Amino acid sequence: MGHEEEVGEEYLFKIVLVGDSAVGKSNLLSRFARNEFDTNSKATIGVEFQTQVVEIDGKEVKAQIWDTAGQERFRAVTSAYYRGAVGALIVYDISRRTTFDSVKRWLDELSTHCDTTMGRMLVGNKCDLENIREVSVEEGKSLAEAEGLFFMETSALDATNVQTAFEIVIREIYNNISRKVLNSESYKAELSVNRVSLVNGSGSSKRSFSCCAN
Ligand SMILES: Nc1nc2c(ncn2[C@@H]2O[C@H](COP(=O)(O)OP(=O)(O)OP(=O)(O)O)[C@@H](O)[C@H]2O)c(=O)[nH]1
Ligand SMILES: [Mg+2]
Repeated sequence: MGHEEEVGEEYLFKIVLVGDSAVGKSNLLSRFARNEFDTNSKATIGVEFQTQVVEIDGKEVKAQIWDTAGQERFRAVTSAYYRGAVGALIVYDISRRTTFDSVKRWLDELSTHCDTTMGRMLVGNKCDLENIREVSVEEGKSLAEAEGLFFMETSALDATNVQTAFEIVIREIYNNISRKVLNSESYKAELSVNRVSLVNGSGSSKRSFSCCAN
C-alpha cells in the first residue's frame, strides 16, 4: 500500500509549503533551516527541499521541508511534490488579501493529493507589516477553525513564530503516528486474544509514514 522507507528508529517527515507567490514560503524555510532571511529573494522555480533535525520526546525527527513556486508557470509536476507528504504549511501574506482568498484553492489542491489526516497549519506570514495589514488575526483564526487547521501568524523577517510553527506541525505528525502505532498495537492484541495466538516480533522499527500511496 503506502510507500515505506526504512529509516531505523529515526523519523522522517515530508512537509510541504504551499501558498501564492511572494507570501514568503522560501524565506520561512531559510529562516527555519538556516536562520537566514533574504530581502531580495527571487521567485522559486521548480522544487527545493531542506532537511532539519528536531528532537521530540528524546527522538530524532528529520523534517524534510519542500518548497515550490507559488506561480503556476514555475511549478514542477504537482503529484511528485505532494507524494509522501505528512504535513503542510498553507501560507498567505497578511498584507495582501488576495493571498488569503487563495487559501481555499491551496486546501483543495492538498486534499486532492494528500490524506486530510496530515498535519496542517494555516500561516499568516509577514506579521511585521502591521501598518499595512489587510487580513485580521481573527479572520485567519476563524478560517483555520472552519477548516480544522492549526493557525499562527509569523514573520520570516524578524523570526516571530517561525520555529514554533514548524515545530507544532512536526509534533502533530508525530502524535498522529504515535496514535496509529498505538492503535495497531491494540489491534494486534485483539487479534491475539481472538485467535489465542501471539502476533509478535513483527519488526516495529520502521517508522516512516506517508499519506500519498503511489
Ligand atoms: N516584511 C516581510 N517580508 C517578507 C517576509 N517573508 C518574506 N518576505 C519578502 O517577501 C518576498 C517574497 O518572499 P519569498 O520567500 O521569495 O516568497 P515565496 O512564497 O517563496 O514566493 P514564490 O517562490 O514565488 O512562490 C521577498 O522580498 C521577501 O524578502 C516577512 O515575514 N516579512
Ligand atoms: Mg519561493
